[in-house]
Amino acid sequence: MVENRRLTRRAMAFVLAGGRGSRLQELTDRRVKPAVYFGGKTRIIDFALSNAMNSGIRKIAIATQYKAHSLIRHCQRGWNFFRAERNEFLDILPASQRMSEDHWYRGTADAVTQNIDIVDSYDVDYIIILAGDHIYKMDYEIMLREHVDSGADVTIGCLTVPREEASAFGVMAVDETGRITSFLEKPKDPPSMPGDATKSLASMGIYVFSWPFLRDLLVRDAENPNSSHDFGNDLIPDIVKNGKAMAHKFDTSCVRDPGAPAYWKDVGTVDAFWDANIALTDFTPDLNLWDSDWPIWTYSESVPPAKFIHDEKDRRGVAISSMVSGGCIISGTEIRNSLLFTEVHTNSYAVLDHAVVLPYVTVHRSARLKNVVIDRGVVIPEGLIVGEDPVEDAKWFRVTGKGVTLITQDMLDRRAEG
Ligand code: ADQ
Ligand code: ADP
Repeated sequence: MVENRRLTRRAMAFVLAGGRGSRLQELTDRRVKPAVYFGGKTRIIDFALSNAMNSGIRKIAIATQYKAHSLIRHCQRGWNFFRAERNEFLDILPASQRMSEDHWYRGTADAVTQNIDIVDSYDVDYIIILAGDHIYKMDYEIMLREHVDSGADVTIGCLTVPREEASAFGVMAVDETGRITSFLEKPKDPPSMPGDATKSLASMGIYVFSWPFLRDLLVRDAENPNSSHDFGNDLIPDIVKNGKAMAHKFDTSCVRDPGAPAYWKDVGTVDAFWDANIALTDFTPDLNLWDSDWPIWTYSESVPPAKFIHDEKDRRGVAISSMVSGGCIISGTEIRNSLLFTEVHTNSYAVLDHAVVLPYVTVHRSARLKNVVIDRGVVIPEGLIVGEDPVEDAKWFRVTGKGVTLITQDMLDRRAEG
């Protein structure tokens, strides 16, 4: 264990947070997917950053480009406790500021290549490449130990997914030692796992390398005119063919929470986002946010506790099977199976049912909202009814195939203008 701890001290996490995540629709109009809110207090990127922290990693870099302002602001406010004098840091690396002034990060590998000199200055032996846009708890220390023990060129985090969903991933085959024998990036016809035609082994987009090895690879890749400078498209297939790539299977042994299921979710669509947030209100949610051994760190505003008001006219402010964050004022509103972020204010006779409500939303009187995601800062007008007539809802709002309605202020403004 002591040895493990030393390994993470010699490693850094490089978090890729540049991709928009366009399937989240208007939720990523103004902020990149890793900056999207999740779970009542946190943002999506807090999960990867907390995993790094909880794994003992104290050197973190985040590559950003698309709509990075809200992400950068969040990291500056919430992740500013690293101690430079102990060589701990969290560095934000926006595109176009380094080697070449004239282009964005051309791909995920290029995001590292453009910062080679910075990574050199960190003086680390290992680099763990992470995506900033998944919800999961994972101990990277275990993966790093496996990587060092196996002598692999790269170790890739992987998980089992239903075969019909596997086209969205890098899909691999492994031999009995865990060595990856083939890797196909987002194949149209994904191969299944031996012995189970319904499942495929998918890459989580998490890679462990020794820094000198990756550095050489990146320098060569930068000069390759046929490369798209992407880990999944270019670098990983090349190592699988010409080197030694090992799979690190994500399962319950990767989580330090005895008895908890191994939880990993890509909340990349409005449906998946709604579903994963609402699932937190279940009796025993699969994602345990109450685990004090694996805290999810974030920026928290100083706000008073949630307040529930039952007034003299017998209007009851209640929340049933719900999570309600600090600063909320629930005045005469009935809330069921919902998740409310910071400073949501709701008024009399309103009903929220299976609602995911982002911070600073106001719900005026008598609104009835069911199966909704409400964007930050939205003001719901008096008497608005959503979730009862999908045809009417679709005139103004974004209604998903599963019947979840996303409401933003722009949509409400258009509706008000008629
Ligand atoms: P994708 O899901 O397609 O595949 P990708 O678009 O490459 O993921 O994004 C990975 C991460 O990098 C995201 O966090 C994204 O924000 C960020 N990113 C994307 N482009 C970037 C850029 N130019 N600069 C900086 N950051 C950028 C990958 C792998 C698959 C694997 C899945 C798992 O290629 O093999 O199965 O992740 O989700
Ligand atoms: P967050 O994503 O942190 O919740 P906001 O939703 O307030 O923050 O803003 C996200 C990003 O959009 C920020 O960069 C903010 O400056 C910008 N922004 C907020 N409101 C507007 C607006 N009305 N027009 C253009 N940009 C906006």
